[in-house]
Amino acid sequence: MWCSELHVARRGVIMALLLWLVFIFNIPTACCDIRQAYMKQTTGQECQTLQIGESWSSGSALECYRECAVRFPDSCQSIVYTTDNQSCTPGSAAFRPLENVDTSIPVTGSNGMIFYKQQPIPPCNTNGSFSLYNVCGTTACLYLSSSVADYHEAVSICSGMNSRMFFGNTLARFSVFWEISLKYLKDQTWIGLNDLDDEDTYVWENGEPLSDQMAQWVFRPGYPNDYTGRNDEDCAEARHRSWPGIYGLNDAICWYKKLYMCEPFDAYGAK
Ligand SMILES: [Ca+2]
Ligand SMILES: [Ca+2]
Repeated sequence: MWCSELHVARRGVIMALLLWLVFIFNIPTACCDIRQAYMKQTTGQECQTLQIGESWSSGSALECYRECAVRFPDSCQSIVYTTDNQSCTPGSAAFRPLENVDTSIPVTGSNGMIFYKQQPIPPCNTNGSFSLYNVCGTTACLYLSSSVADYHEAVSICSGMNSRMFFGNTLARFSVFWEISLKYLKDQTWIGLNDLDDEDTYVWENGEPLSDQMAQWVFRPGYPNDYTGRNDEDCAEARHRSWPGIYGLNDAICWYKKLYMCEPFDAYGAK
């Protein structure tokens, strides 16, 4: 009996202590929106987004995000919140600022804050040749080549590793390609994009056509240019060594040898 009473008393003291801690330190309880934990705050210098709907006014960034999730349950992947005028703008998956994308927000240098969601992390066997790379909340499982290959060889080498040449069919994925190839490969790098089947009709390595809008965003202005005039520049590359500091893809002759990146088939689902 005595033991049991002591036990109850102890439990009471512990409960009181916990309540006091919650009160003193304002420790968040189970009430709070768990999704808040997945939002990462940064600036337009670091990450940007595309506006997916009209802006509205919100009292706080959290309120802004909650409203965004209600209005755009599937497509709200980020918000841009400006404290000065409490303006809240719903956004797409975030990406590293890309020079040709002049409609992205927040504008670099503005005081708007971007909060973005971490996108699902793909399966990745990091014991072998692949590693995970994250750019503005988009994570890719990648093998970065250490030697050069022509476009067809690169496709075949990736395929032999149960993977596919990395392709950048969304701004978030393209910014992963640009950032990672620039930072780690620092040289000419193939991306999984070509017009081998039909001149001037570019398709990503998964068979998805390159939209006119994406073409403007990913190619260097004035490209593809078929420089040789023989319709034999059919494979897209980043020219980090030959065009230092210049943004955008070039169309190149496919049998030239360049670096490349592979992504496991299962990392991008069945698409
Ligand atoms: Ca071509
Ligand atoms: Ca070219």
